[in-house]
Amino acid sequence: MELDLAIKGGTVVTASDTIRCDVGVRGERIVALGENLRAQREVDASGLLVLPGGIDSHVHIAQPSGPGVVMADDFASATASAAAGGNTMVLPFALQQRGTSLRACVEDYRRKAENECYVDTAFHLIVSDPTPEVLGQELPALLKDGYTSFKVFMTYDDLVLKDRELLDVFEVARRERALVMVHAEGYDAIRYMTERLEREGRTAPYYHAVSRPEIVEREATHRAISHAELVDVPIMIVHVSGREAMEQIRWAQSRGLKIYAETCPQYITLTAEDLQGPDMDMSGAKYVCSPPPRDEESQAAIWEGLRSGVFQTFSSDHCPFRYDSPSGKLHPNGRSSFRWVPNGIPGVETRLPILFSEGVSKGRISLNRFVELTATNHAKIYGLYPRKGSIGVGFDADIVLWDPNRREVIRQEILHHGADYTPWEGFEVTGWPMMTLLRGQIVAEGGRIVGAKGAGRILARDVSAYAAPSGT
Ligand code: DUC
Ligand code: ZN
Ligand code: ZN
Repeated sequence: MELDLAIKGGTVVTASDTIRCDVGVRGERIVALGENLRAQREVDASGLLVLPGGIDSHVHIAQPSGPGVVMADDFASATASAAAGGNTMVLPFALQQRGTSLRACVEDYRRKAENECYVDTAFHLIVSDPTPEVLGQELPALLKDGYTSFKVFMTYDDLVLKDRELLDVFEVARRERALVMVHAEGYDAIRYMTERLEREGRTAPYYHAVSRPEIVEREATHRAISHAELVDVPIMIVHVSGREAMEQIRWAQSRGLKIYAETCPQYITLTAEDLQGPDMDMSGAKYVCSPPPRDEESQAAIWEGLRSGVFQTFSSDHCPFRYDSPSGKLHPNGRSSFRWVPNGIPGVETRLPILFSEGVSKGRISLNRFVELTATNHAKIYGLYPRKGSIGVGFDADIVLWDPNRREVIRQEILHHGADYTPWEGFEVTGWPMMTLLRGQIVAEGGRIVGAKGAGRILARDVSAYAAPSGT
């Protein structure tokens, strides 16, 4: 059989197996796994792991984030950063702004992304205004067009849905087999805490973490689970930060409910203390994200969930703002209160090295679990499997060659994102992506982007088997 590319001498790792073999590619697909494969182009992978390209199913790119606030990445910089970090696919959000049509928002995002991406992309939707038109016509039509998942928020003035609205949205998701992602933090409790802290003059970025403690996340997680059970619809609780919310999820899972969960690098490596900065100053804004990072005990709890299977996906929640900019973390209003500091941190490029280093290199999770958490489950849950997410005959040749022994220090100057800082400055890792291939073509190598802008496609997704109701 004629091959266009053979990746030779590496160790292929999937969610289930670790095998010494070559990988043969013809066109854009993997067509052979075997010994002594020959091809026109051969890549030597000896000493390296051959992993499915990372899929980051939770990133924010060029998303409107409030008056005067601008996200630090466009689709070109975010996807270049993703590729350099060993990813071949990202799933950003198309945000519906209240009073606007969901379809118009999606078209707007597509225009921004078209011919700009270095890796493949597929959009989730964010539903902020579930009008009868949106629920009755727009959502079902968009789902048929391949936008098979959407996110809802239980907090934020511009995004929060009332309980009744959540239930109505869940019902549409159940009927249409969409997967709902839930941002579970309770609006009223956060408002109450924020106003109290502001009255007391506690307005530094650190108080962002105090204003939304774990109890707020636990309450909303439980409420989302209860509503999902009532409607009988599977949901994904995104960006889970610690034990309290995780125990609600574990409880639901143990009762047979289809409650899925995601966590992120910030919840295994950062703590609320990072928001204090050296002197309770504005530099703490670099770490402001929601839910906030907690403490070391919470990190231990998240590892417990990563090991035991409470979590199905590990995503970055890449949500980049520049620090030293009035349109970013140093927005003038942010000095008067943490409530105006843009929420989110960059992380699409550092997600895989952090989980590999802290998880695999330190012996907390297996290589196969790493692959499952960073690629395979993202593809399965979001309707991309068996096209994406593994290494096998028929899959897209989305591959990362990974050096498990390479030591690196994460520094802003080696990253490709549009932000002007990384929350992990100086963080040492063992394990690093050496080459990223998108559908058989090299897109990043040795920290350099060598792929073509626009080579990444915007994909429609299938309905996910994970979105099927349990029938109870
Ligand atoms: N939720 C996210 O998913 N990302 C950034 C901010 C937020 O609240
Ligand atoms: Zn969120
Ligand atoms: Zn997010």
